[in-house]
Amino acid sequence: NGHGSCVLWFTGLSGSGKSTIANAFSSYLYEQGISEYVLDGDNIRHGLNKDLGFSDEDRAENIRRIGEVAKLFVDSGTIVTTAFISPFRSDRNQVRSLFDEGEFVEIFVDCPIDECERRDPKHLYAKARRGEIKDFTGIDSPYENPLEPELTIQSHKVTIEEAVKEIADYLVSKNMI
Ligand code: GGZ
Repeated sequence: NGHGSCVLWFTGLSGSGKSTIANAFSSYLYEQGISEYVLDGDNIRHGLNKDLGFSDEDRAENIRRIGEVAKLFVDSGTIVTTAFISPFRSDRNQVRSLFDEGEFVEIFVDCPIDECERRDPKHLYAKARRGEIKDFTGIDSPYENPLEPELTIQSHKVTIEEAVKEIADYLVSKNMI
């Protein structure tokens, strides 16, 4: 199957829908016979990066390593999707700089924090509000919105299917798939 390789770098708050959309899009690629892989907390923070926590420094190192791993996947001809908060602009831009033009596709999963907090599937916002988790993104740790993302998905306004189609249309327009 002739297709390009790139990283689809999802960024957004906890509970914004990054993982859900990343996994849905990766399934879509798989069904097309396209070589794909998802990097997320389950396979990275529990393994390669299990020595890292949520200080600014540890988040920076988390993102740096994920960027390097993503690059290996892109070198191998895969479309890799990553689903990490990646709250700092400088860390995301550092990762961007590892890639050739067009290979790094930043996808801002834009969801108001009120909505993320209302969903709170793992009750982490509630814990952060009670002070049981410190340095929680959006509560007492910053999230820096992307200034020029390739795509913005307003996850509280579109269905998962619509989000998948938006990303597919973008990659088709770039002759990536
Ligand atoms: C933010 C935290 C924290 C703190 C644990 N702040 O909703 P989740 O559970 O499944 O996703 C969150 C995940 C964030 O890890 P990342 O590797 O994506 O973060 S970063 O890119 O900033 O390095 C959340 C859980 O880990 N979690 N503590 N303090 N999210």
